[in-house]
Amino acid sequence: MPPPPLLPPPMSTSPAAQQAVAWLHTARFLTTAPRLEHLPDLEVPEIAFVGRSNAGKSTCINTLTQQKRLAFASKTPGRTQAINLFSLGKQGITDAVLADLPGYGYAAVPKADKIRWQQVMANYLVTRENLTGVVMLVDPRHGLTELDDILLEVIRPRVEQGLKFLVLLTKADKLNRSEQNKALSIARLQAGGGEVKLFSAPKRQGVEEASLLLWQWTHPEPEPEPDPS
Ligand SMILES: Nc1nc2c(ncn2[C@@H]2O[C@H](COP(=O)(O)OP(=O)(O)O)[C@@H](O)[C@H]2O)c(=O)[nH]1
Ligand SMILES: [Mg+2]
Repeated sequence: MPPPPLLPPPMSTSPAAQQAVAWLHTARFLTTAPRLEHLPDLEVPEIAFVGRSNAGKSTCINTLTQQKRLAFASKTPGRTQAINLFSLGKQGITDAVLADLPGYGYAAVPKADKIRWQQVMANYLVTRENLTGVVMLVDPRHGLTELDDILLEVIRPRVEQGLKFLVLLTKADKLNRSEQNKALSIARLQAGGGEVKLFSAPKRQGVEEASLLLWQWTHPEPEPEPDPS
């Protein structure tokens, strides 16, 4: 008989990451809000996904939640001009929500619509009370664009007050190792010290890291009890 294998299984993942991945899989559609005033007031933490049209936002949400069509991966970018909310939580008990914000920067959208949606987005990012974190999807072949920078400026005061922030460089499978490293360092400079990670939907690269981060943002460890001595 051959000896039993001594190597760990190749996909060994931490229990915490496994729990986070399973948690994201509970995502279900909550509501769609064509305007900000249609958004329900929620007590649970909310994580917003933002990014230029075609950056890979829908694909990322579908990959993180392991659901094929939760976020509609549109063939006509720039057409999803509403905020879609998805609930997360086991046993049907919502403990966080994901917000899929309209993509920006699509050239064929009329200018007035663009400006209106930039305002809606800025408004959302500044005023949404339960907003806990923002995930910005960036295609590393283009890097952070002017609109991404504007959005960073909009949320900067909230980030300084504790809003969590992550840049995911999507489509990492299209870059070789050295291009990935270069894209990471450039984006880290542009994101002003914010967290930046690589992500690939087909390779599931970055899925566990991102899942764990979203879990931690929305389930912070309680503050340790003050030492009575
Ligand atoms: N190779 C590759 N293609 C991707 C990845 N993520 C998205 N795409 C493709 O990029 C295009 C835009 O993706 P989509 O999710 O609709 O972008 P959105 O407009 O930001 O929601 C689609 O053709 C996707 O198949 C990825 O990780 N790797
Ligand atoms: Mg989309």
